[in-house]
Amino acid sequence: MYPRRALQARRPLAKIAPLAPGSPGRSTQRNLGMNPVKMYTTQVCPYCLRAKALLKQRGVTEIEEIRIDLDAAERDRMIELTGRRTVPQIFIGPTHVGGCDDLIALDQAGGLMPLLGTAR
Ligand SMILES: N[C@@H](CCC(=O)N[C@@H](CS)C(=O)NCC(=O)O)C(=O)O
Repeated sequence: MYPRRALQARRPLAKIAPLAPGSPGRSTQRNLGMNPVKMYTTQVCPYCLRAKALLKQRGVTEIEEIRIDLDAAERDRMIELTGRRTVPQIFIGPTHVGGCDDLIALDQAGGLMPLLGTAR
């Protein structure tokens, strides 16, 4: 049985819109020509899984993952860099995108592929 607070905190995750066939996110190349993606995560983290699934769907095959549950110093570094305490925290190149919700919003606004660097 979940505590009431845990149930209230739950909300449905946004659906990921499919890309049109032939669009850059369908590329099978290994992050070729893309900005590097770095993600602060923990082992148990549905939002991290969702973010990884979206990035994968957009053609990202390599993510530098930093497990803050395994490294307290990296957790401190994440908070220092982002001002946030939740995971995931996602960086594309030098840009801090934010969490999973921010990534989905960026994608829906058409900003993810240009930031990844495949929509030139
Ligand atoms: N809105 C955030 C939610 C992230 C979130 O709640 N992550 C959980 C793990 S799945 C977390 O970091 N919980 C620890 C806390 O809230 O301090 C996002 O989309 O990334």
